[in-house]
Amino acid sequence: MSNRLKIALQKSGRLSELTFEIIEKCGLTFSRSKNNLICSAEELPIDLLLVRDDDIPGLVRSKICDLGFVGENVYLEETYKDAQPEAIEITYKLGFAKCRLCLAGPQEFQYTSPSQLQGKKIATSYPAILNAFLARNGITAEAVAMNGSVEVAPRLKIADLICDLVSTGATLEANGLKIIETILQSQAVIIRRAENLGAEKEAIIERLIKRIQGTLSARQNKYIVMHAPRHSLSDVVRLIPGCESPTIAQLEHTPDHVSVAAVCEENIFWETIEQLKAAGASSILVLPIEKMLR
Ligand code: PRT
Ligand code: ZN
Repeated sequence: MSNRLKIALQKSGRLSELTFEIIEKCGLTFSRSKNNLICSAEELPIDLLLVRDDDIPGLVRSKICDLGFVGENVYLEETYKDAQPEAIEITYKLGFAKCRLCLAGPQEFQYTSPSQLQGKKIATSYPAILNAFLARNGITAEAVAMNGSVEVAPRLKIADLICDLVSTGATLEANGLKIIETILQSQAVIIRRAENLGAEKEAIIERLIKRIQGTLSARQNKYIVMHAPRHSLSDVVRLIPGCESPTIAQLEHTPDHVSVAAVCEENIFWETIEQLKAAGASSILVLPIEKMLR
């Protein structure tokens, strides 16, 4: 059997653009055309399989792929249906494509407790997660499985309520619906087979995840450089957001000023730059960080 690591990714959709960007920032280049289902990296023994997101947990479970990048919601739905749910596990949470799986109903529905779901028809693309929620709450209700456009179900009298993914809530609002309960918080995750995949593959996975961590933390961090008068240095340093220990260096021709440089673990807004300027800082530069390894 090939020792190349096989990774299942969504071919096109909400996860694909950022997933490819992260993989490429990890130093992997793939020769890929739109219709290619499999592409190979030159730098590490890694192959990508480009598929629909719903197929990803199954490809990992059936050992065709070793890793998969998928929404936690899709992973959980497949896990609930699986006879051996412990065979796949989440190995890394990617922190993007965040959304919630929610129960929603008409604006006039007065909801106070899950008991009001008793006997209702609930349209959803996630019947297994919904049924698990209903069972946990001792409710008997009917999950009506739909593959898309779940939000129109109450209007078409297909169901009383829906259970669907929400990010901004605009789709619910446009359809006269409101959230009545959040069942699951979801984000993009990396899943893998729980069993040991052998020393070679495990080493590649470890390297890849370290690089992904570095890429993701670089995206969230900024590098800030500025000049500051010595007498206001402590005020300036206090204003730098999420910074542990800045580098202070002497300036060649202005002994009463220093150069301050720091990695900030959060975004730097205009307000902060204006406050730094007011505290005496000048020549303030905020730079993106490309890669970061701690
Ligand atoms: O074709 P394929 O099967 O691969 O993709 P897909 O169409 O099934 O999935 P896709 O690409 O739409 O979503 C992939 C993953 O993105 C999901 O499984 C979630 O993990 C995640 N995600 C994040 C979302 C959303 N945000 C989201 N808003 N998936 C779907 N939505 C829907 C939502 O249900 C609503 O209908 O987008 C619409 C807009 O949402 P609002 O609340 O912003 O109006
Ligand atoms: Zn899908």
